[in-house]
Amino acid sequence: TKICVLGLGYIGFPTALMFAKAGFDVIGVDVNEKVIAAIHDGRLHLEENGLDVFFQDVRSNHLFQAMNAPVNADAFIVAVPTPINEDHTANLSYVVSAVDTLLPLLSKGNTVIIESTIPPRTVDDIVAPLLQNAGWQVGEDIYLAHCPERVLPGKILRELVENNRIVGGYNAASADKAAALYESFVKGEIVRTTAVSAEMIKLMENTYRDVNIALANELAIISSNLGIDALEVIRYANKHPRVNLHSPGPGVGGHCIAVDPYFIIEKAPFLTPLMTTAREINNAMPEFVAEQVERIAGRAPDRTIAVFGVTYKGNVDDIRESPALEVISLLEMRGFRVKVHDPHVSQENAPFPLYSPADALQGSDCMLVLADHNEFKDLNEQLLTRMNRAVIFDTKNCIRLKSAVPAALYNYGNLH
Ligand code: SAJ
Repeated sequence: TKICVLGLGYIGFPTALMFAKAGFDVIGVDVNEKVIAAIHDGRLHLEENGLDVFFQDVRSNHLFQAMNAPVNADAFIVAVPTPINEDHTANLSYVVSAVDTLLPLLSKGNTVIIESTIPPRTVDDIVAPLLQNAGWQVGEDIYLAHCPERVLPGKILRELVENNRIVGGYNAASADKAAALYESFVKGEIVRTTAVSAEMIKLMENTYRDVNIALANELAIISSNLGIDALEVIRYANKHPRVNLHSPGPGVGGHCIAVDPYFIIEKAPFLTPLMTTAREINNAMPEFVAEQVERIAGRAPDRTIAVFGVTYKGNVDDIRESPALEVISLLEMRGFRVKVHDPHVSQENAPFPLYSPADALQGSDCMLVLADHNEFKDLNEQLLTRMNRAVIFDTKNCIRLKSAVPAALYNYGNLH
């Protein structure tokens, strides 16, 4: 059986490798020539735990090829991005153009699977009509399903295999066809449902996180006002058997949790006050962080802030939709000089100069931690002596000072 995977990003690439490893003949397709060139050279174009070893294994022992356009196959898996437009609606252009490019290749009995995150009703109202307009009886000639990816960046390879998999069929026959493919490597339960349920399940999972993170961020703000240790409140409230408060931070980043609630809101704008407010609270966190930095570092215009960590979360290389980018621009607007250090980001992917830890801290007035990379947990505390004033604001609660280097450490436990 031949599978063609369209989109070789964080999801499509590992998924394509999984199918190849499971014994399928896999063609991975990407429109970005750099991605294809890297794969041909055996280089990774993205960072993910264990991916390097896995890629080399698949390359040498299994059938996997990368190409810049799709070819005939038995199944097509669309894993292209669904970015968000300025007006907070889903940009489906990549999904639509991916489906358009495979229309001329389809033959009776093929399966088309959308893994990309899409607003509710997209399969029924947009994708199925594309196939029908090309003359196919969807669910009979061509099987169609939405099988949303739900893996956590940083644990993608493990979660692809171990997580439960939602298979949302256009009809029952489509769900069966798609499920049969995933059974080749998924060890979790494979749950068959409708396409529209699958769309909503995926979006609600991320919305659940967003709303809960907003609640934690609101707690952090209240606590800084009322003189409460928010981190202790969370720690002890979570000892209750039915409470799971999330962690406050500098805001919510990434292209999933900060985006997906809008795909629901877009479809029901007057019925989503809670989701909308959660988005607003999380979007306002960079402003809160900048205010606190100003309070902690002082208002003088010549102050330098050493920002540690600009990715959207710890131990990933992805700065897309990272709240750190907004924190930096807010700090610069307030007249601070900002020096950024991030061991996971390469200079070529960064829109600002990157510094070593020593150079970032040299002469700075505050070390601001915005991502909980493992490297920061083992910070060389001697470096703090290079600072103008050894003051740390750790929005991720990951720094524990161990040595006798005198430094003031602020986090959401003691902002008051
Ligand atoms: N964050 C907090 N506080 C928390 C947890 C997270 O501020 O308590 C922040 C993080 O720092 C980050 C953002 O939220 O900026 C999201 O991080 P995350 O680790 O919660 O999630 P993602 O975006 O990396 O991946 C999510 C996952 N969804 C769920 O856990 C429900 C993943 O399983 C999905 O596959 C992925 O979105 C996706 O692609 O949709």
